Amino acid sequence: MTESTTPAFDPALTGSADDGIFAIPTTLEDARLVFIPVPWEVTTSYGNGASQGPQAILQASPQLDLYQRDLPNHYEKGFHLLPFSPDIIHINNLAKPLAKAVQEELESRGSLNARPDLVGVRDGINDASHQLNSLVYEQCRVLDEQGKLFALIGGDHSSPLGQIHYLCDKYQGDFGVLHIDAHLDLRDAYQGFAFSHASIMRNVMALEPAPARLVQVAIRDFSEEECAFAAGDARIAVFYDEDIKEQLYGGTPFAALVAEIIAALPANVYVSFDIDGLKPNLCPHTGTPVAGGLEFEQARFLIKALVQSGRRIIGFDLCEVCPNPLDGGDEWDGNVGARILFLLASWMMESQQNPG
Ligand SMILES: [Mn+2]
Repeated sequence: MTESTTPAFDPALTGSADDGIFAIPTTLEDARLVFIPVPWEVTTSYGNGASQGPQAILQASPQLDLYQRDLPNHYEKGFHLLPFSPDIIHINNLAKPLAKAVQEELESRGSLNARPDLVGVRDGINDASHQLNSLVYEQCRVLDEQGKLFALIGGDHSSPLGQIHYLCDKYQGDFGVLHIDAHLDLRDAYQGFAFSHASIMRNVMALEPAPARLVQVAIRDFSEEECAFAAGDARIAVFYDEDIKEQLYGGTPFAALVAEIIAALPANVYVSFDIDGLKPNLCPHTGTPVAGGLEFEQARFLIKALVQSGRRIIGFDLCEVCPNPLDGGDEWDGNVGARILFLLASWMMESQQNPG
């Protein structure tokens, strides 16, 4: 027995976040599935706090009972959260206030013409985002070489580009992205930032190779240009929230809608889960909440059906979870985030037996 071997774990006992995420004391060495925390929110535009998401989820995570009736106890094979990267924290803290200056100038004047100095700042922000993407890509490569499964906890929704890029290279684009979000995130740069949270899926689909399919669900806040972009790209299928709801209210079973969503996806699936895809009462402090959206149970039903269809989850991210900035004792956003994380992690493990 080596020093790093995971100690005995009794899931019936409530541990603390100091023991590990979900209070599971699995070491990196023993873990099958490793979570990469990305405390990043350089380009957030409306509300702040997404960089606190990984910490909020970690802190609330011991509250969960880990037993699930319809799943084996996959966490026993080991879930492990990596330590927070000092490099990511450092770059985020340097770049965030600089980005704010650019955003404010663009909001008040519509361009940077009066402030040529800010053009360089904006380019610096793009460089910082590029650096983040490289750090995440490299982290994924290392974990993959170690034979680990991995998933990412953002951060704003720009956080996972490096991970998706890595998987695109690994699978030569032979997978689909199931994107659950209130937003299309198809903007061609946003506020001058090439790697904005609002551009993540535009950037993903511009990768070479890119994922074969992008299937977007719970979408209800978008620009005309984004909508047209999605309609003009045969790789993209959008299940707008209003269409889902109108069909539900008209009597279509949710299971039939889910079957349609899943049918649009190939055998290998990456799940990109923006917490604001859920109803705002489940993520009250997220940066850009939008009325409408999925219930927790609908998201659960969708993920379970995806895996039961025989598809394999090759990776996922969970982004935009933000704690209450005014009350550190309010764990609700982190609590729901931890449940979504556990759900995705458990079904990803379950899906490994599928052919992919
Ligand atoms: Mn969103």
